[in-house]
Amino acid sequence: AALFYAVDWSDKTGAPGTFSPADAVVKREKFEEVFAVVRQELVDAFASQGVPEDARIWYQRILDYNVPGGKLNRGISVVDSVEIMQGRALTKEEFLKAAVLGWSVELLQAYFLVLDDVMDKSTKRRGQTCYYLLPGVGTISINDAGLLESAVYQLLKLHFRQEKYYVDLLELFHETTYQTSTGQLLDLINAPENVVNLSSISLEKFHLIAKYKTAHYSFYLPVALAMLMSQVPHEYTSADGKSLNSFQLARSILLPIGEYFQVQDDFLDFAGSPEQIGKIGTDIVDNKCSWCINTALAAASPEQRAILDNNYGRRDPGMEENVKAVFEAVGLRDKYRVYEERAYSRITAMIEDIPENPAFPSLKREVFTRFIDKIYKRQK
Ligand code: DMA
Ligand code: MG
Ligand code: MG
Ligand code: MG
Repeated sequence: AALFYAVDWSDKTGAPGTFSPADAVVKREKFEEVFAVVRQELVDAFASQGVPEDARIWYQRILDYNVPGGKLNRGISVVDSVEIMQGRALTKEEFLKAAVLGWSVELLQAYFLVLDDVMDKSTKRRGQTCYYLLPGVGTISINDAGLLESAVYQLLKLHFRQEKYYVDLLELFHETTYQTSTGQLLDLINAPENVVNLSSISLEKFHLIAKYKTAHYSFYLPVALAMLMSQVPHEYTSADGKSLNSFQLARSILLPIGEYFQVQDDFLDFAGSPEQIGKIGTDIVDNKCSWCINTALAAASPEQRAILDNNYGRRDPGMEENVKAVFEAVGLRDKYRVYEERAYSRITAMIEDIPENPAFPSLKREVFTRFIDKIYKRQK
């Protein structure tokens, strides 16, 4: 971590509770500076196994190509959440620890995304060619994804081995990985190749898939990590004396936010331009049980239904266009706008219902409003 301490940012630390856009930019820069630190630690740990130069160079490329180029929402959320829970700007040591947890989430995400692009046969990710499509990579990407997952535990060991919540961190990452892989299984077996049966698609399935493949790792994980680092007690007493489980309370808000996020992801898969979202949608040709197909089916006339039946889930650009034309004709864009407004007010109401207690200042509503405000009406 010497590299981290060499950075002088004493003049950049924002006051707690005041996050102007400029502060957000500074925080992102600080967070990105920590990547240089964890990257060096990971490369050193890898090299210390006694592997030759070519393997070290390959490993560096795995990290550099797949970890730092995203929106970093999940990673920065750990830092934001710790800061809100502490109610003040973080010390350098605290920032480093929170940012290491944030980068661990980004590493776990990189592991999932490398594999996800293979399984979804995607071509673009974050504005660049999908990793598995790079010359000479191919199926090696499967093992490389495993190395990204291992990197999470290298970092945790290096930075948290001595903490009494170390085992809790390990369990949380293991549990979240289990849930996300379960979600990917549900996503994939509900989208068989060459067997299109739109009658088997349902919103219940969509919600289950979204909760498992996205909500746990994208929303619950960053906040739960911040709670563990801040040592928020599991028992939480509301101002009117009710006993609650703080982690369950957090989950009860964050999983619905995650489902809303996946609706946005599905809508952008159809409606977002590649420049905007950095990827090229595959849900239609992949026969996915997406929010879009569910919503279109509910509104389709018998003629439109026939078009969907005959064109969905086919690896053919013309047929994909036919499906998109039905999506437009049933007014999917308007239905999405309505969904988004409702989801936003439903979740906002849930947040307002959180029983805050001045005696337990750590679970502030702001932890959750920060998330919903970050993703509301997102375009990428
Ligand atoms: C992504 O679902 C889920 C995980 C666990 C990566 P997705 O395939 O819809 O994601 P994307 O649209 O980013 O490929
Ligand atoms: Mg995908
Ligand atoms: Mg996928
Ligand atoms: Mg998607």
